Amino acid sequence: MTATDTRRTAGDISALADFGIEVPSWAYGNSGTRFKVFATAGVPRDPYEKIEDAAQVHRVTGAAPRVSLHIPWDRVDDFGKLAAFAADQGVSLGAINSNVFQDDDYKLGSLTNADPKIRAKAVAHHIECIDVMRATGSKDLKLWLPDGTNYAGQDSIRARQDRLADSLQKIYAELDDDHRLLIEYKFFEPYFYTTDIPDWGTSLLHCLALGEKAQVVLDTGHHAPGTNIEFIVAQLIRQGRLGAFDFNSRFYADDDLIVGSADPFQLFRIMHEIVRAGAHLPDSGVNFMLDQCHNIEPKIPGQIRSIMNVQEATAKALLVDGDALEAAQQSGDVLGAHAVLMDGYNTDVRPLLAELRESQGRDADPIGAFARSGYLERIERERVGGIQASWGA
Ligand code: AOS
Ligand code: ZN
Ligand code: ZN
Repeated sequence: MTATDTRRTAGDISALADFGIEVPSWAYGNSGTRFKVFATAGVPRDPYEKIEDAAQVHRVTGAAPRVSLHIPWDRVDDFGKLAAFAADQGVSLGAINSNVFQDDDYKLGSLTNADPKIRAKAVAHHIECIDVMRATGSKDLKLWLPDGTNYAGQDSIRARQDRLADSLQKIYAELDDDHRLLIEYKFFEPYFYTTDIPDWGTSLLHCLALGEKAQVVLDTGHHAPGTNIEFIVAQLIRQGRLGAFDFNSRFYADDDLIVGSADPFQLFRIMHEIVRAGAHLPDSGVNFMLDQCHNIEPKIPGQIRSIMNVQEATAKALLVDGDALEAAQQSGDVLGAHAVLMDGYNTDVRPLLAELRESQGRDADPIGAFARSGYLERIERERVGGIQASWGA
């Protein structure tokens, strides 16, 4: 520990006071794998109850002000009413996620399908999502495209890209001026030979062709093992096209585990790139979201822990001495530069975060505060017959 470390105060991480992380509605329902969906007592029975749960995460952290919705999972008759309900709960509705992965028509593709009628149906679904955005006040339409092929020769790789470009243009044309189309990539799954948007390069090329309202979503779980994700972050920031994160952790593939649990150092390295570029500031345009499922752990505390993990990584990144780092980098001091970075990482930021929370009038311990609130016991008592959130049989 250096002499500077001893002088660190909550003031050094004050930028975190305005740093919000969006939570996914699907994190609160029952979930599992294709082998088994586990039932949890008290899970939400409708989108309103998902929002109530999400609001608890914001209540104790002060850092989860928005909830992403998923259509059709969160379809309701009156989205304006849902938005008003969210506001009453102290949160707002965030990105609207489309779904083109649960319909028989899409077996051979949705926006890329060789059949123009099926492509039109997939485009129409996104236009429905844009209407939902108008009702909820959401600004981001988020597209994760599951399309791909399983066998060499099954379809033309180039023709699929052409069809995709055409479908995306039709969707983009429907956006309002203050809307964005966020395009996610994922290297494989549910198809295993080609994926139509497998990587950031493909996503970025489509975004560049569409226009400035199209931006890339980086899901931390969607890369091949060993990929240097912070490099991608830096590159997308340079291009002004890093629209959003889907945070989660992975050991093997798209594991959707709690962010920062598998590799906290990687999360720190990512947040370091973010902080150096000022992309953590509220007007940066980067939407920091969680995309996780809590299969075996309690869901609301799982979300609270996730928010805290992102805050801890960001706090460490904020503590990196930028001037000292730059001086060492400029002078070619390899070990010196690395040491400055590691100083930030090796600082225990938990006391500073506790101090920051207390200065905001919150409990220093969000997990404890939630446990003491009695909310979990109440929903376990009151809610009977909760719904499945997302993946699983
Ligand atoms: C799927 O693998 C993606 O990570 C998604 O972002 C997906 O759209 C999300 O889990 C909700 O559908
Ligand atoms: Zn995702
Ligand atoms: Zn995923």
